[in-house]
Amino acid sequence: MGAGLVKITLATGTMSAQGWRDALAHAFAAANLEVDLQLWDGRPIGARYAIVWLPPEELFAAEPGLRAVFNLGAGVDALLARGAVPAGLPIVRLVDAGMAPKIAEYVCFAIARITRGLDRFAPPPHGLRDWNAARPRDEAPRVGVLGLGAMGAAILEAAARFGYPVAGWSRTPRRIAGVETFAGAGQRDAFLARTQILVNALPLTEETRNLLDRRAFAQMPRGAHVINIGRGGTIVDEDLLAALDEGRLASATLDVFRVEPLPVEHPFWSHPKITVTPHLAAPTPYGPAAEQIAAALKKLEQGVQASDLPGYLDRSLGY
Ligand code: OXD
Repeated sequence: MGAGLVKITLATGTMSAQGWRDALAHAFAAANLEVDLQLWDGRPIGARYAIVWLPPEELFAAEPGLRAVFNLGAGVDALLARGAVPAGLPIVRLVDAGMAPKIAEYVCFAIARITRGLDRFAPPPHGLRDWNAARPRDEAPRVGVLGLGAMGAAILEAAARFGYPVAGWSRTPRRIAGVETFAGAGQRDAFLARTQILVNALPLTEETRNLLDRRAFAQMPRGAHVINIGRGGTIVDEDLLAALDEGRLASATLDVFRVEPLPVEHPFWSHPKITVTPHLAAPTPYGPAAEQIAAALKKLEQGVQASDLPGYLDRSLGY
C-alpha cells in the first residue's frame, strides 16, 4: 500500500455528486481501503487520485501529485477534449460496469420497434386501430454492430439470441463465436453493404469521427436503419438527414449527439424518421462502477501498473 491515507478528489460534472460519493465511500470501505474522498470545491487537497466526469480544467493544474484519473464513464472523448489531463497521467475508464446489458436492452428494443412496426400503434389520435395490420416479416433483418468492445459484444450477443443474423466490425480483427466479423477500413464497405440495421457502438476517436457520412450510408442497403449509442461525433448530422430525406435510410434512433444536451432547435428533434432519446440508454450504475474503481485503485496502491488495469486508456488509440 502507498503511504498514508489515500486522498481522492471527486468531480462529477453533470452527474450526481451525492450518488457517486455514497457509492464510492461504500465501495472503498468494502475493499478495505482507507481513503479521504473529497468533492472538488476548487481547492487542492494534495490528491493522489481524481475520479471525474467532465471535470473543471483547473483541477489538474491544482493537483500536480495525481497518480491516476478515473473516468466515471466508458467514453473518454469528453475528458480528452478538455485537453487538461497532463500527457503522462494515466486515465482509467469504466469497462461495462453494468452498462453493457442496459445498452443491449435499449438496442434490442429499438430493433423490435423497427421489426414490428410498433410506431403504427401509437396512442390515439395517431395510431392505427387495426387488428389486421400487417404482421412482421418472417425474415429477420441483418444487424451489424460497429465496435466490438464490451458494449458492442453485449449488443451482438443479445441480438443473436433473438434470432437476428449478426455481424460486427472492429478496427483490428476480432473473433467472436457465431458472429461474422469484419475488420479495418478495407472491410468496412462489405460490412455496411450486408447490414440492414446498423448499430454504432464505437468510441469517439480521431479515426471514428465522421465515419458515418454520406459515403458510408450509400454503401448500405436501401431502407436500412441506424441506431447510435456510441457517440454523436461518429455520425455526420447533415449526411444522416439527407440520407433519411432521400429514403436511402428508413429511420434513425439516436441516444448520443455531437452537442449534448441536443439544442432545442436541432432538426433531429422534429424529423419524422428520427427518434431522439437524451443519452439515457445506459446511465452509469453507481454500485458496479464504484466497485470497479475501488478494485482498480486498490491494485494501483498495491503497486500494479496502471497500464495493466482493465480500462487503461491507450492515448494513441483514444480508448
Ligand atoms: C459513457 C456514457 O461514456 O454514458 O459511459 O456515454
